[in-house]
Amino acid sequence: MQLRISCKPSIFLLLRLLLSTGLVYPAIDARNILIPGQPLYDDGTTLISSGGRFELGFFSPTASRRRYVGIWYRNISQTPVWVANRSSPIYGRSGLLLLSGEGTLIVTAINSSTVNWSSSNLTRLTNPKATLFDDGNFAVREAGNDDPDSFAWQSFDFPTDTLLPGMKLGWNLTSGLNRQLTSWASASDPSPGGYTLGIDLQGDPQLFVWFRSQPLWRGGRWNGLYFTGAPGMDDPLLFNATFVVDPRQVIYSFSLRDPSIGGSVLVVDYSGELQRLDWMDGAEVWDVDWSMPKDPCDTMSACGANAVCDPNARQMCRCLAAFLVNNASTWDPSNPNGCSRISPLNCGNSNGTGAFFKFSRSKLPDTSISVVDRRSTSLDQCRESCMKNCSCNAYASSDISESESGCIMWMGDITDLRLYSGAGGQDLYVRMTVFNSSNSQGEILFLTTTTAPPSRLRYMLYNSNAVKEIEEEDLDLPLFDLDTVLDATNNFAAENKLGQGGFGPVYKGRLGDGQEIAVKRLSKTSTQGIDEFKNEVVIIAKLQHQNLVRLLGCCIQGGERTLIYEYMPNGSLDAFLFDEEKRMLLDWKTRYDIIVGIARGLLYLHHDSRLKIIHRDMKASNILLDKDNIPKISDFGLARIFRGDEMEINTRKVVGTYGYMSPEYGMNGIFSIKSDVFSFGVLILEIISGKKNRGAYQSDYLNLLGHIWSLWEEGKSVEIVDKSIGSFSIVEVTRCIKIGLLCVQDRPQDRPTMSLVVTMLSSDSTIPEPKQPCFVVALDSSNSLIGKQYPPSINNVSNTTLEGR
Ligand SMILES: *[C@@H]1O[C@H](CO)[C@@H](O)[C@H](O)[C@H]1NC(C)=O
Ligand SMILES: *[C@@H]1O[C@H](CO)[C@@H](O)[C@H](O)[C@H]1NC(C)=O
Ligand SMILES: *[C@@H]1O[C@H](CO)[C@@H](O)[C@H](O)[C@H]1NC(C)=O
Ligand SMILES: *[C@@H]1O[C@H](CO)[C@@H](O)[C@H](O)[C@H]1NC(C)=O
Ligand SMILES: *[C@@H]1O[C@H](CO)[C@@H](O)[C@H](O)[C@H]1NC(C)=O
Ligand SMILES: *[C@@H]1O[C@H](CO)[C@@H](O)[C@H](O)[C@H]1NC(C)=O
Ligand SMILES: *[C@@H]1O[C@H](CO)[C@@H](O)[C@H](O)[C@H]1NC(C)=O
Ligand SMILES: *[C@@H]1O[C@H](CO)[C@@H](O)[C@H](O)[C@H]1NC(C)=O
Ligand SMILES: *[C@@H]1O[C@H](CO)[C@@H](O)[C@H](O)[C@H]1NC(C)=O
Ligand SMILES: *[C@@H]1O[C@H](CO)[C@@H](O)[C@H](O)[C@H]1NC(C)=O
Ligand SMILES: *[C@@H]1O[C@H](CO)[C@@H](O)[C@H](O)[C@H]1NC(C)=O
Ligand SMILES: CC(=O)N[C@H]1CO[C@H](CO)[C@@H](O)[C@@H]1O
Repeated sequence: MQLRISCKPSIFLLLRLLLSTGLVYPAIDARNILIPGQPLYDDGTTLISSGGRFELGFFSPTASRRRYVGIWYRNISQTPVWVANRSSPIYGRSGLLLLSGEGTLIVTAINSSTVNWSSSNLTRLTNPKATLFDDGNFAVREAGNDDPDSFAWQSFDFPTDTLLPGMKLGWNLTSGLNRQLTSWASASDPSPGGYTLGIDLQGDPQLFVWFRSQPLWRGGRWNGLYFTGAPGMDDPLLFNATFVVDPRQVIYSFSLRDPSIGGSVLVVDYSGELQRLDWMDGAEVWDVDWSMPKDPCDTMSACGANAVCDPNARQMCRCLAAFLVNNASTWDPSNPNGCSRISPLNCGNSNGTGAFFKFSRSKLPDTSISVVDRRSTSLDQCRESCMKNCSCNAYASSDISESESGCIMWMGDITDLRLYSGAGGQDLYVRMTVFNSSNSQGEILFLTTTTAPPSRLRYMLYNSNAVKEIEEEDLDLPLFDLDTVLDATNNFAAENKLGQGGFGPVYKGRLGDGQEIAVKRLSKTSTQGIDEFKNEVVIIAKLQHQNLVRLLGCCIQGGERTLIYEYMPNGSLDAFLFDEEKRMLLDWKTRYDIIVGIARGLLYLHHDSRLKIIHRDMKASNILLDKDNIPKISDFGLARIFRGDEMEINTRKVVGTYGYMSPEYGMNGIFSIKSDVFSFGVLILEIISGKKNRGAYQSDYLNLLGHIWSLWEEGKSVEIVDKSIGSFSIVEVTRCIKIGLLCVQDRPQDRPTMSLVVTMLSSDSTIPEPKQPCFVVALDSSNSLIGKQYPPSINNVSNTTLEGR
């Protein structure tokens, strides 16, 4: 940083003076001020606020050499509530904090000419002093001027990740100062992370958490008592929380009502969680009193426009009544396509446009397109105003603190509307279209309201098209004629070859009636008896599950054994996942559904079918996608068909695929359903990251799993998410990563069963913390590898090919 030289002793001169004389000032115990010429050294000395509540000094977030200047509650374990030089630490205990003659605070190192941090280069004080106040504020002012409004600089104006009582979050509209909280990069790194809490001024001001400036969670508008998206954040018994909106400022702040609370803070955690932490006097740890997000509906606009999100409903996302899904062909319960009005509001004709549905306990929708009339208008007047304006889609009272008063109206799409089951939320009135019953569009899929719709609407609303379950017939397995198979595949022509599966090449074919099939030509070397083979195939043909590739029949003739499958036009998952362009087609929703589908298919193989089938070669190339991208496990059950010595539970030859093999299998050849779980875990992580586990990794880590583990430990696991995934739910992604890591635990008994995996995927049941798996390779101080290496090098391991006898 360029420092200004002036007639006053400049910082440079001051530094030089300090350093050349080697001057060390005696530590003054329990002082709360810093004055020029008396720096604070990193020698255990601290400033302590006059009431003894706060302390300022150097600290390290971990046992590292990185030293920061921070402020913490003196009585509670050193959790910094403010950090000065968060992105430029001092290495080793050579730092000092000094106040320049003009009132600039500076963090630098002894004998160093670079400034690691400075407060502001604009102050021009003559006799400055910096004081640590008992509210945790560290402020620079002219000595003798005790007016809090005349601080030249104060730490409260530059928060890090923590809001203390009395601190302001938000805008000074005169100066443009915007105070936001920015998370730490990780639990041990105070430098700015990706998450920010702040106030957005568009429309009616709202609280937001952004992830790299993308809205992640909308705390919503203040309704006089609380932010409608953050019920429970400000317990009125404990806090006096205020939200001030006037032409000079838009700020949120809170103070403590209860003196027995030693401290209370609002923190944006490095993982993106917003937390209210309390600490009772005498206690030794912070208590998480409230946190956000709590459920999938807390994700910004989880259901798209004009839909309502209800985490407790069987169907989480539903169109608002009188709205239809935007694209019925791709509508899916949790698809954020959003919804549009069935017919436009009939505004010219004022009859029949006054129907409103009341949503109780709702998080008011995004107010960036809203209009607020803060005068003490009644709810009835608000309804009138809404009815008069054709673009008004909904209304609510703008202040519910005393009696419902004020009017807020939404002049466009209703977004990020959710319902609460317990406390929280307020009444929202959404405008209906009244439409006549000869309108045959009986396709409103869902109706959500807490009050029954007017009876003449009922017919329309409940006339929904139920999704039909396709009932599959219980087929006997057809035996195909070899000639048919040869015709269909043009004599196994090379140009029809789709790929090489684990047990032989696969060809595309077309039957006489036009049906497309996939034909797997099994290795000829198997000595298994014909009847045995046939019986096995019949059993496998009876395995019917939406997430297994359907076996249509087989052919045993002339030394050929072929299996005939339904043809999957989209090919295998790896062709999407690891392809620069096709990966774009897999958004988070699709990937999540693929993960769930694979889990269900595997669960069926392991537990639900009549046979207990271990797949043994779960990998992306064995997952096929149908035209709707529904995943189908292929090659299942073939392990049984190829029964033989090498197929016993304890195998001599290891078959499988590098990167997907569990340690006990790769090293000892021991196989169980938990080995499939391991491979499934690898698959989850590959699906999320779009990277192959056994790809070349340019970092210190041997493989993807190791890389993910290290990010997970730092709380940065979402960084692995494939960049082509678009927007995604952090909660879901984090849950999936956690499940993935659990599945790849070293010991089979530490891995969940597939039924547990399916449960964990579909609910927010608590998921155990994964332990560090052994494949993680770390570098020691001399940069050599330490830790176990995985996968082990085994000779003669064929990566996917089964060796028939
Ligand atoms: C800090 O803790 C001590 C001992 O528990 C207590 O006497 C003191 O009042 C506390 N100080 C503050 C500021 O809470
Ligand atoms: C901070 O100070 C240290 C001296 O400990 C120096 O090595 C480092 O480069 C400085 N960082 C910045 C960003 O100035
Ligand atoms: C700073 O420099 C002086 C003079 O070169 C030297 O005596 C002193 O040990 C140095 N201090 C540190 C902490 O490096
Ligand atoms: C003060 O700091 C700002 C931003 O860091 C910089 O652009 C400006 O040049 C500095 N002014 C002086 C006088 O050093
Ligand atoms: C906004 O900032 C200006 C300049 O620092 C200050 O004079 C004013 O008092 C501030 N306004 C509020 C409402 O804090
Ligand atoms: C709540 O805080 C506001 C602003 O700090 C203050 O004006 C008000 O008097 C406080 N109310 C109570 C009951 O403490
Ligand atoms: C609906 O979705 C399908 C598949 O994504 C797409 O082909 C079609 O164009 C969409 N239709 C509309 C009206 O958006
Ligand atoms: C509204 O309804 C009333 C009574 O049903 C009818 O007399 C009036 O003509 C209607 N107005 C319009 C604009 O349709
Ligand atoms: C409806 O409200 C919008 C937004 O406030 C306003 O621009 C428009 O003039 C209003 N229209 C009528 C007819 O009042
Ligand atoms: C009712 O809907 C039908 C079909 O959309 C339309 O032809 C008819 O004019 C509508 N009737 C009224 C009274 O709006
Ligand atoms: C797997 O084996 C095949 C044939 O032996 C070889 O072409 C391919 O490169 C191998 N793949 C990997 C990932 O080792
Ligand atoms: C919060 C703060 O002021 N951080 C500063 C720490 O030091 C680096 C390097 O001087 C600055 O770039 C940061 O702005």
